[in-house]
Amino acid sequence: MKHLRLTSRALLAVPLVLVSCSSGSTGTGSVTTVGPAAAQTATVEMRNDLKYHPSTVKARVGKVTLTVSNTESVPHDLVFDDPSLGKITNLDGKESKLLVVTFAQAGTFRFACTIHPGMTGEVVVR
Ligand SMILES: [Cu+2]
Repeated sequence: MKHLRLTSRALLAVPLVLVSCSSGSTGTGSVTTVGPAAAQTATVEMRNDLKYHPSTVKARVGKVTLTVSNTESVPHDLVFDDPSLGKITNLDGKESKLLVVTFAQAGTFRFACTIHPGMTGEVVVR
């Protein structure tokens, strides 16, 4: 019996190691726009964990209407690194705004919240 107990303890330790190895990512996942290239849509939520959900939007060259929705209470904004792509200034809790962005070429276009350092996201255009 003693031997069996030791064995089951050793097996329980394995999943704990796997969990700690997979917790390095800071992103919150990705979504792919829907609709024709000239009228793509996607939704990005802002939450009190100071992250965009999802943090990556996958799009095609064309026009994307982003619904930016602050679903909780902490105010946020969304500003593209490239100012020509646009921004949404102070968005209070429970508010949503539309941001229409034209992506003329493929690339990775980063955006960030100017209120919360480290709150970042990106639109990956292919
Ligand atoms: Cu923020």
